[in-house]
Amino acid sequence: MKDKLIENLIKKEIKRQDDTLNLIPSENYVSGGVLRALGSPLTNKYAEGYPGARYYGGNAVIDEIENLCKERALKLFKLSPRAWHVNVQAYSGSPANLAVYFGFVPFGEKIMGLRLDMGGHLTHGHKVSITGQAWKSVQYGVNRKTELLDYSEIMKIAKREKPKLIIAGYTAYPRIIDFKKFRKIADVVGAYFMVDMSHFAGLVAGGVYPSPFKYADVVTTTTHKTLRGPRAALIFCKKELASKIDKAVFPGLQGGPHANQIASTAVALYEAMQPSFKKYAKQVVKNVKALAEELKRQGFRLVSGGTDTHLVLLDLRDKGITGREVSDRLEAQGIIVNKNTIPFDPRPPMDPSGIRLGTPALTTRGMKEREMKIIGNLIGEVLSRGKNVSLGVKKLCRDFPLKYSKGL
Ligand code: DSN
Repeated sequence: MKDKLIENLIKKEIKRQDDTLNLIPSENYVSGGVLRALGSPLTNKYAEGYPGARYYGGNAVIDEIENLCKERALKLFKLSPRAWHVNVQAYSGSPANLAVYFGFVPFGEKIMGLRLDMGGHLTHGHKVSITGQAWKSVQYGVNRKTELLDYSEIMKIAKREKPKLIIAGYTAYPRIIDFKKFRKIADVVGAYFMVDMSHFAGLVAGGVYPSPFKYADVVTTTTHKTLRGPRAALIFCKKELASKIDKAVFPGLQGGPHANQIASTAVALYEAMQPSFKKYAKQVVKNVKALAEELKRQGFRLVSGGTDTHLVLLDLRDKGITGREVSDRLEAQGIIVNKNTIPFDPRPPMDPSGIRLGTPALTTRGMKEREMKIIGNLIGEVLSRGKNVSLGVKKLCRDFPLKYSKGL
C-alpha cells in the first residue's frame, strides 16, 4: 500500500485486536475468505437494480454473485424459496430495519419495539432515531422483578395502541424470546411481526437458538455478529411481501448495492453451512454459560439471573462503580467490554449501571470453558480486588492468536 499512514494504522489495529480479549457481543473475527471478497475489485462495479434487471451494463457476474448469496441465505436458515424471499442489498442493520418499516408501514402510523434502555435497538423506534420520528413509536419494556419480557403486558399495550408492526429481537436481552407468543399478539391486533435476529443469527444457524421463521412475517439480520461475516444485512420476508421489501431497499432507500459486500456475505454464509460452524455456535453458548457462572462466583449480579444466548449483562449498582468506569478499567488491562444500560437504569446511557459481555469473538479465537473461567476470574481481580492482570491477558492472547498479523 502506498499510503503508509493508513497501512500503519491498519497494522496498529490488527495488533490491538491480537493483544486484547474482546468480549463485545456484537463483534467477531472474520475469515481470510470473507476479507478477500470484501477487498476485491467487485467494489468497482455499479449494479443498481436486481439480478436480471439492472440499470447498468456489465452485470452478468454480479448477478451470479447476488443470486448465489440469496440461495445460500435461504438454505442456511432452511427456508423454501417458494415460501420465502431474501434481499441481500441492505448496507447494514439500520438501513435494513428502516427499509422494512418503509415498505410496510405508512409514515405516521405506529411501530412497536422494546425500549433501548431495556435491551432494544435505536432503530426499533427510539425517539432520537428516524424510526421514532417518521413513525409513531410505541415502546414496551421488561418486567421490573424478573427482567424478562412480559407477554401479557405486551399484549395489553398492543391491544391499546394497535401498531401496524411489532418488533422482537434485541441487542441486550440475554434470554430466549417466545416468538410464538409474539405471533399471537401480532395476529390479535392485525400487525406484521418482525424479528431482528442480528445478535443471535449465528446461533439460529447453528441450531442453538429457536428459529423465528415459523412465526415472523419478516426477519432482518446483520451479518457481522454471531454470523461472522462482513458488515452487511439480510432481509428475509414471506414471498408475498417480496416486492414491498425490494422496492423499499432500492430505489426507496439505497442506490447501488455493494457487490464486494454481497460476495463477502456469500462467503460467510458458505462458512456458516459447514459442520464446524455448528460446533462454533454450540461453543459460544457453552462459553457464555461458563463465563456467567464464574462472574456469579466473583460476586456479580447478572440481569435476569443468567443467559440463554451469547451475552450476559452485569448489574454494577451494588459495586459502587459505573459501566463507564468498569469499561475503562478493564480496557487499561486489555479486556474490552461494552458499557450498557440495565433495565430501569437510574443512570444515563453514556455512563450506565451495567456492562454487556459476550463470547462470539473469543470463541472464534478457539477459547473454551477453561479460558472463560480464567477471564471471569481476571475480571473479578481487576474490579473487586484492584489487581493488575495484564500478564494473564497477554498469555491468553498469545495462546490463542489471531491469524491476521501473519498475513492470514
Ligand atoms: N451496535 C450493535 C450492538 O452492539 O448491539 C447494535 O447496533
